[in-house]
Amino acid sequence: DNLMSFLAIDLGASSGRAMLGTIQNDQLELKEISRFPNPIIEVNNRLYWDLFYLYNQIITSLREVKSHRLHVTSLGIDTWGVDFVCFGKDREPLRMPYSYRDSRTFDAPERFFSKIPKEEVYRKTGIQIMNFNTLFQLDTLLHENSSIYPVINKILFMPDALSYLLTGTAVTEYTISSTSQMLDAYTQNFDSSLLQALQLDGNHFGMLVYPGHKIGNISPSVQRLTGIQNLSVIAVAGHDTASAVLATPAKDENFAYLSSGTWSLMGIESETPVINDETFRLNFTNEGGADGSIRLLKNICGMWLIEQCKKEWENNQPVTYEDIVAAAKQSVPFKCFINPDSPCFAAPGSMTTAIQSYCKETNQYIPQTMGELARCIYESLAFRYKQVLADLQQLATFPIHILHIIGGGSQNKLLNTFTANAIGKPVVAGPSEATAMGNILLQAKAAGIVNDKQEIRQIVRNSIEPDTFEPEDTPLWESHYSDYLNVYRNI
Ligand code: LFR
Repeated sequence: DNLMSFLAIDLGASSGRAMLGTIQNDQLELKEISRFPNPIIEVNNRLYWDLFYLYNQIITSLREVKSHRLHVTSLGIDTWGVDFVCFGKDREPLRMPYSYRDSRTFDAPERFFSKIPKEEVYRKTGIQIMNFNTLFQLDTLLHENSSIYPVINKILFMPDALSYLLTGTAVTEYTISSTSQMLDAYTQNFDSSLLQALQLDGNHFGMLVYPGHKIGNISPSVQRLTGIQNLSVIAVAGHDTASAVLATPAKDENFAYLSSGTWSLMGIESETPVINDETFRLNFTNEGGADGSIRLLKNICGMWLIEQCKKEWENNQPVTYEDIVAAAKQSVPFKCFINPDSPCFAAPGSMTTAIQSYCKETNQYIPQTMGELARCIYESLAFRYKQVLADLQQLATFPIHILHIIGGGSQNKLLNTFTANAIGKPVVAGPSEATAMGNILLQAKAAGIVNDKQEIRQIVRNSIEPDTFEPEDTPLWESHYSDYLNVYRNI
């Protein structure tokens, strides 16, 4: 009777899923309850998320659980970072949340730094400067005299906002709030000078809680809608990347991770924040980890590049990721490169055109076919991983022996091979559902059936068979690295 099940709601910036996790004999078995797209919705040039659609996906998933007579002990929600929902005094959401891809924050950091200098913001928060961080999104609302700003009662980050809709209790969970660039990296509380600059105070947020905190039971309304009476909602590591990193099947400390989805998040774990001139210059972030450790990492534009191209290729005929990878494999290697993190790829009207223009402007071969474009993306990503890994090794106090690739992107064997070749170190790929696993295992910890990170990672190792990619052809990749670097330095 040592069998317990938990429901993970894992919402990425492109798609979401509900996964049922059952733990038995130190193994975690996953069952997919539902999977659905999470589209960005454009209205009058502004980009939004559909909060109620996401809420309804959770309700539908719970109904599904109920209809299969599955018993779940608790539910936990993780999502992409930085975005938030504002609620009024009447506890109702004040308009749909903006998506972080919205262009209105593109100039926001510079404007904010006239109030508090860039170095100071970084020294306090340790968070990499990205225009869409919550700090800059809120400052933009203030700056444009948004009609909702004066009537905001609570600002809840996406996972906390959805938990609020389910329970009626407002919390601010540590890992997701760390992405805001509003927390003091050392005290893990909101920094009062940053809040002041936004004309806000601590009361505008929920109670600060750490992963594992029980938020509450589902509300009477949710009970009626789902037919489920008793279901605890647990604050897991609300930031998807934090949940994923927790479920890395690492055996020791000598590893770097690459959480591969819409974004590629590459980093290492650290006991304490690493905030110095070097991390400032390299723009590395210190996000909160599920177990209180720090995720020292960097955002790299990841599968977003392929996802956006795929939409265009699908206009004529159905296209799968297998098709794309197969076409890339058949294309000529090392023809042209991009800097995946160039701002021109953040939210282009057409990704294929953006890549072609980039190659034209840098005097390179202009990729035409699906295979050429995909090859250019995959090779450029592999080189970008090599570049960031070298910076990480500079910052790390230990030698990095292997790279753990986790998340949906870890299923791409071609990219795993490219990456191992480029970095000259073994790549260990999997689990692809690391985020859902981390989410579930934190709920298991809250339920008292798992003790710590070591045990969590042992369970992950017991439950999956990761794929290892040994580096080959590294001298060949090395010989093309300078071509990539020249392009990278250009734009
Ligand atoms: C990945 C992720 C990244 C965050 C980005 C935007 O899904 O959470 O960690 O920087 O989305 O929120």
